[in-house]
Amino acid sequence: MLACLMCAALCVYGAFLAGQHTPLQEARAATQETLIQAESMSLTGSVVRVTSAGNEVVFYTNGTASASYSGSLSKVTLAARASSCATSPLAEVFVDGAKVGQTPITSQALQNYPVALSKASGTHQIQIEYQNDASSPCDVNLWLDKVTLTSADDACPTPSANTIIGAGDIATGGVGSTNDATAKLI
Ligand SMILES: [Ca+2]
Ligand SMILES: [Ca+2]
Repeated sequence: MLACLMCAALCVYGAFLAGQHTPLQEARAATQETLIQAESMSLTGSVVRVTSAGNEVVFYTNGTASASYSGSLSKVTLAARASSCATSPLAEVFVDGAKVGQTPITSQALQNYPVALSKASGTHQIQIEYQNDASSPCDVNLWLDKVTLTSADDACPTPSANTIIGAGDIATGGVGSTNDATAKLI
């Protein structure tokens, strides 16, 4: 019974906290990330396809990979790698049809390439474009493994007026007819 009483008290405290940004919530909001596997994205391009291993998209030619996303945005990070060629494939990042940044993919080993941006909460169309394909003097290709979307700090909802008004007993616990504790709102 005492456990129930403590639970009731915690629920009231939790309701009080619900209207506030706690340090923990701030930290969570600041680091919230959404991962989209490239192989699950919508693809365009004459030779743009999921690799036989099934874990990457390879752009042998110019093309795009796109997906929708709901939330705010402060950064898009591409996990990608490049073919062995002096020319680095260029990954361009578009949000809702507007270019927000680009990054050359400079390594043949898989690496993370961050692109910073700022978009308010909403439903957004994310598109990665590869448009500098070349076959001379060597074949330029781009492999895309995944896209990590980092939300902006406004992911925490706006606090609402959440005030407890009143006074009196909230919950009473007891064994038999003898009360052993009472939670009070004062
Ligand atoms: Ca190529
Ligand atoms: Ca992948």
